[in-house]
Amino acid sequence: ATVLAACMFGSASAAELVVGFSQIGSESGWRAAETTVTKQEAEKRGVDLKFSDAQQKQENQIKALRSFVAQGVNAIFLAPVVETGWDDVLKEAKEAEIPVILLDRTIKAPDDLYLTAVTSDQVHEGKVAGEWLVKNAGDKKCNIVELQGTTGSSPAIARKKGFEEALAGHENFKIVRSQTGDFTRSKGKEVMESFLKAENGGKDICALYAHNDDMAVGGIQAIKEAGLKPGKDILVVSIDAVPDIFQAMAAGEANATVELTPNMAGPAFDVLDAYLKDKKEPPKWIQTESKLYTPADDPMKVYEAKKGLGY
Ligand code: GYE
Repeated sequence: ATVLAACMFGSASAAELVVGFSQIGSESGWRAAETTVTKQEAEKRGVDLKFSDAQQKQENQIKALRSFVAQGVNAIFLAPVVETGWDDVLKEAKEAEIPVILLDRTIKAPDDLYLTAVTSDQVHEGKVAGEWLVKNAGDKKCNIVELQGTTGSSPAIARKKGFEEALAGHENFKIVRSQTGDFTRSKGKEVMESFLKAENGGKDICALYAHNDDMAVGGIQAIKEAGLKPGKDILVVSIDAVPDIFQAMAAGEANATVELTPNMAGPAFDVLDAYLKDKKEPPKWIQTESKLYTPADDPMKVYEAKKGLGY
């Protein structure tokens, strides 16, 4: 009833729209930017955003969702840390007639349990990263180490899959080590240090593929401390396009990244408005763009431009 009233009186009463946002945490620069942008978008639209930080724990997200349902919010935004284990709580939201929109990660659940998902094509991102490497590493034997995202998360699963698809049929490329760095800079550095030790001090590694830029930045640090040149001795390719990776590119220490917009909330609020107003069902997937950046793209200029966008 509150929603209808809010809509009938146009944007002035949109302030009555209450949206609960269950955020994963602040593991990466990209994640922090998504939080900032979501809050900005809510404010711009006069939406009352109830923000909850789960500190990487699914159980905290489930608690947050139950509390949003109990409060009777008009809608829920959920950035799901892992793919599975959401059915029960999403059924509760559905019974309460509260639409749920997934942000930036997908889940394995019947798709009538959420209104839509605003995400990138994460298999494609991995593929773009892999294709860049295949094209640019030459014909020599290339041993790759991989820093995976959070275990069980859709981007970790899909970005691995897409990357491997790009390598298929190119026999000189081989992933020799692959481990999670949990999407964080510190864990990325720590795991890269162990990779370097295990691979002849890094001399046997040709490339680092990291599922996000933060882990790549941590990896770059580890490579430097091992006395090698990131970007040259070991090629570095990753995903997100956060400002720091462009600084690394400008310094010749990173080679390619695939852009992920931190503005998932904008499209989410747009379809939510249309849904609450006219019951207009959005498509189940709203795909955001993925663009490859390399040092040829004037990295310091991109760095400056990115700085204002929630980073
Ligand atoms: O790439 C990474 C973050 O869920 C797609 O999560 C997102 C990923 C993003 O922490 O930096």
